[in-house]
Amino acid sequence: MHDASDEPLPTLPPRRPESHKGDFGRAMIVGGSRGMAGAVAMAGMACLRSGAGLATLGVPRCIGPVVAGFCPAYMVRELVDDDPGVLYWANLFDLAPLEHDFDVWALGPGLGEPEQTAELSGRMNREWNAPLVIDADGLNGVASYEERYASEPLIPPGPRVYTPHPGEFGRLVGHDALAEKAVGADADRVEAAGEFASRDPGGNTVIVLKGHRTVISDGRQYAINTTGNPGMATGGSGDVLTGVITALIAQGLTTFDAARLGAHVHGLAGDLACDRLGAVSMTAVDLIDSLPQAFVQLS
Ligand code: NPW
Ligand code: AMP
Ligand code: MG
Repeated sequence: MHDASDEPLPTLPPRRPESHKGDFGRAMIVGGSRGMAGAVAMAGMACLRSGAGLATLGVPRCIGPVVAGFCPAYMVRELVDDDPGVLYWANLFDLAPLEHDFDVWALGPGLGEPEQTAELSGRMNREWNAPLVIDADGLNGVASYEERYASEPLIPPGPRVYTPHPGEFGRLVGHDALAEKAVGADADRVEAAGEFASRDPGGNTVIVLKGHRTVISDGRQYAINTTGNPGMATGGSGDVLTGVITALIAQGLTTFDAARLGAHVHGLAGDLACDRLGAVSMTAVDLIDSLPQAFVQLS
C-alpha cells in the first residue's frame, strides 16, 4: 500500500467572488435520538464550520425542536420516530426520495441502539449510490444488519467513508483476527485499515480508523494523521469529525482526500482548543469553536 502521509495536504476549492452557497454543497446528516440530540447537532455545527453551503439534519420528531434550538444556521427535517424516540426502518421511505437532493449524506451520530436502526443503516449502505459517511451507531447498525440479514457479500454501490473508533471497528468486522490488529499491543492499524478497505471489490470504501494517530485508507493508499491530543478523548469528538469530513466531501473533495484533510483539521482544532483550555477541560464544543482558526491556519 502506498504511504501518502507525507504528501501535501489536499486543498479546498477557492471561493470565487461570485460564489453562492450551492457551490459549496448540500449535506444531510441523519442521526440523533432521545437523549443524544447533542451528537447530531455537533456534527451539523462542525459541518457548517467546515464550509458546507447548506446543512440539513434529519432527526427523530421528538428531538426536532431541541436540535433546532442548538444552532440557527442548519435546517432540521423531522422524521417519524419509533416509540423510544429513535429513527427506524420506516424512515427509509422518507429518505430514499431525497437521496439525490444532497451532495453527501452522513449517518450515525447519536442514532441509537441498532435494534431499531439496523435496517435503516444497513440498507442505506447497501443500496444508495450517494456518497455516505457512516459513523457511531450508523456503524453499529451496519454491523448488526450484516450479521442478521445479509446473505450476499457487501459491495457498496457508492462512495463510503466509515469512521470507526477501535470498539466500532471490532463490531464492524465481527471481532475476528482483523479486529485484533486494530487494538492492543500487537496492533498494526495500517494493515487493519488497509485490509478492511480492500475487502470492497468496487473500491468505494474509505476507512478512518480513529484514535491516537488516526489511519485513513482506501485499500490502495493510506495516511497516518499526526495532529490531535488526548484532550480529544471526550464525548462528541467523533461526532465533530463526521461533520468535518461530510463538509469537505460536499465541497468536492474525493472521499480519501476529505477523510485525510478532515482528520488533520479536526486534530488541529483539538490542538488549538488544548492550547486555549487545556486537555482536562476542553470539550467537543470547543473543537467546533476552534475549527475557524484551524481552517485559517491551513490557508
Ligand atoms: P472501553 O470499554 O471504553 O474500554 P460505543 P460511544 C470501545 C453518541 N454520543 N480504543 C469502548 O471500550 C455517539 O454518536 C452522543 C479501544 C466501548 O466498549 C454514538 O451514537 C453524545 N476501544 C453513541 O453515543 C456524546 C474503544 O467502544 C465501546 C475506543 C455511542 O457512542 C457522546 C464504546 O463505544 C457520543 O459521541 C478506543 N479508542 N473507543 C451526545 N452528546 O449526544 C471506544 N472503545 O458503545 O459505540 O459508545 O462511542 O460513546
Ligand atoms: P469518538 O470516540 O467517536 O468520539 O472519536 C474520538 C475522536 O477524537 C477521534 O477523531 C479520535 O481520533 C480523537 N481522539 C481521541 N483520543 C485521542 C488521542 N489520545 N489522541 C488524538 N486524537 C484522539
Ligand atoms: Mg463516536
